[in-house]
Amino acid sequence: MENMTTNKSILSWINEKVELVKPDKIVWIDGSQEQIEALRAEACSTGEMIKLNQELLPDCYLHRTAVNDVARVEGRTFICAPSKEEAGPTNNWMDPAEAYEMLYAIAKDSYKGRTMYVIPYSMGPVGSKFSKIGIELTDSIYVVLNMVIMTRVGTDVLKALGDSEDWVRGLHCRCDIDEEKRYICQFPQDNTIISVNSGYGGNVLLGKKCFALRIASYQGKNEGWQAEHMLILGLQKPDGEIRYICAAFPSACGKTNLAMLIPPEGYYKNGYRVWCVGDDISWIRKGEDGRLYAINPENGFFGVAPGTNEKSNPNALASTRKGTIFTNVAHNLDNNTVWWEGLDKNPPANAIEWKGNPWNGQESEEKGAHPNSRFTAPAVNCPCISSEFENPDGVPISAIVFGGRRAKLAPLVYQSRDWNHGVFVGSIMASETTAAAAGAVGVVRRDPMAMLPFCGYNMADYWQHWINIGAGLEADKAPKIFNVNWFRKDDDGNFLWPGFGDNLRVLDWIIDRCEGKVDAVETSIGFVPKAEDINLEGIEDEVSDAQLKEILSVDNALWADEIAGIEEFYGKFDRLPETLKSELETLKANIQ
Ligand code: GTP
Ligand code: SPV
Ligand code: MN
Repeated sequence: MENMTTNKSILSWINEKVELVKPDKIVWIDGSQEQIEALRAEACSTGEMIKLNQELLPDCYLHRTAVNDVARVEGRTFICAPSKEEAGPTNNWMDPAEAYEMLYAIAKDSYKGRTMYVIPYSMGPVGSKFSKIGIELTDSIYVVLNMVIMTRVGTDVLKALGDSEDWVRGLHCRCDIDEEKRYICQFPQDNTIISVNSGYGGNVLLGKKCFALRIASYQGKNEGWQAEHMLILGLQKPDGEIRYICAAFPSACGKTNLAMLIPPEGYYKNGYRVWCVGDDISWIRKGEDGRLYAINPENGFFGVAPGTNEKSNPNALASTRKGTIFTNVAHNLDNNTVWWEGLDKNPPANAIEWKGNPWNGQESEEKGAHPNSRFTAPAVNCPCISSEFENPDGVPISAIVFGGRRAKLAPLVYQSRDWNHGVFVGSIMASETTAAAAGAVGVVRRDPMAMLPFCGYNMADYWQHWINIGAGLEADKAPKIFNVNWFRKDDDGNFLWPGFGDNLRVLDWIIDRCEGKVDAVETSIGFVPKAEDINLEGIEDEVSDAQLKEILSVDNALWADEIAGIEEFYGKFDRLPETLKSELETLKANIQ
């Protein structure tokens, strides 16, 4: 096949990799419909993908990954910076020369008998000043078809790049899907990613976590912008004006759900709407007016399937009704559609579960879908996609929200006193682990800014970068910073807050705070709503006044324990910013 570019840096890099992995042939992905159709057909002919009911789910496909390959593998993810210090205490580190040698030994000849697909893609609208270009080489059609949904792929991208050498190199090799030889390696100084022995999501769709967070966070530090694990939503108030909020929650902690929220009935009637700009990643930079602006660098949603239903997230569900790839969900053989836990109360009796075995959902104790099963859906499918989704200048940010899963401790919402206190609030985030990463589920761990698995350099320097960004903003233009917790539980383990659409009640308070329209109670940790300022109209039966007071309460004794955890975590960092040290001292003094 003919080369799609004359860019010398691209052609020589590809030649090098061809020598290494030895593909039978090379196919450039131009993003055309004909090519996509041909690849879908080929994947179906080999069993790599299953074509679903085209009347009910047009252009939708099902894919099952290997049973040992169903989530990101944080223990096998490395930041290959020149020194361990540059990767910092929260990242796995490997010396770049050693890493290349090891990875090349694994990748050697691994495309023999296979095709090399060359995917030129843009993170962000092609040509936007926010956007960055990457090339991913892969031997997986599943990866190609996912990248076509998740990013902007094709000839335009190469045209926009021209002869530039400023693009991110990504090599993916499926190899044998051997977990002992699985490595996801980022080389931030070389703009390079190498991923071997996986075929799953975040491990292999290299534009997503590997580039748009790990590599991009490092680029952002050097270039004065930020790459964050944040959704972006527009909250439209009855006056018709739309304010934008970025929110960082750890994996599987509610970003997709919040980004596509449908307001409770009373709010909806009054004209409240939520518009989705992005559900996972934000690239943020200062605009000419001195405010911070954000884009979503992605073009689709790689969303958690279980729990997605007509009630919890109708917009996400609608997004998956065409042109979607489902990964590791159950296959309903009666009508050739898909099913997952929490879709409805009627699991199929005649089905294949995510591992590929026959499954009777009416009788089986086993799950039909893996807890981290996902849909890859085009953003344009989303009924509430923002009109600003393609805006190359991004949207202006009014509020930044941090959050996680905390059964106790963190109140429903609180506001930081100022930017630096907000950075502190982000830095002390902790959350119970989920199925989005391999390993134990439900264990509380520190996950600063929801970036623990995604920061491409020393987390202490990343915090300093946050502080520097704030220092470059005029106080009245800086977004206000908040923390939320939808996951507080009572002593019997029941959620105290209904969550999902009702989270709008909290967003409404947040925007009112940004605009100085509502008072608050100052506590040891920041500003908490007065109970009467959280509107419970329509959910009085679900949330009693006493319950609301409980989830808004700040327990100084619990916070005293928390401080010990924060000190232990901070103790890992040699380069902890002075600002955060003094914020911690302030919190300690406030708690006493
Ligand atoms: P990643 O794609 O992994 O980054 O996840 P995410 O942050 O987008 O999480 P998502 O919105 O997919 O939510 C994951 C799970 O959290 C869902 O299956 C829901 O069950 C649950 N969830 C989301 N929002 C809420 C909420 O407001 N309350 C409760 N109790 N659960 C929620
Ligand atoms: C996450 O784990 O935060 C995800 C899914 O969004 S993955 O792309 O696999 O990282
Ligand atoms: Mn995510």
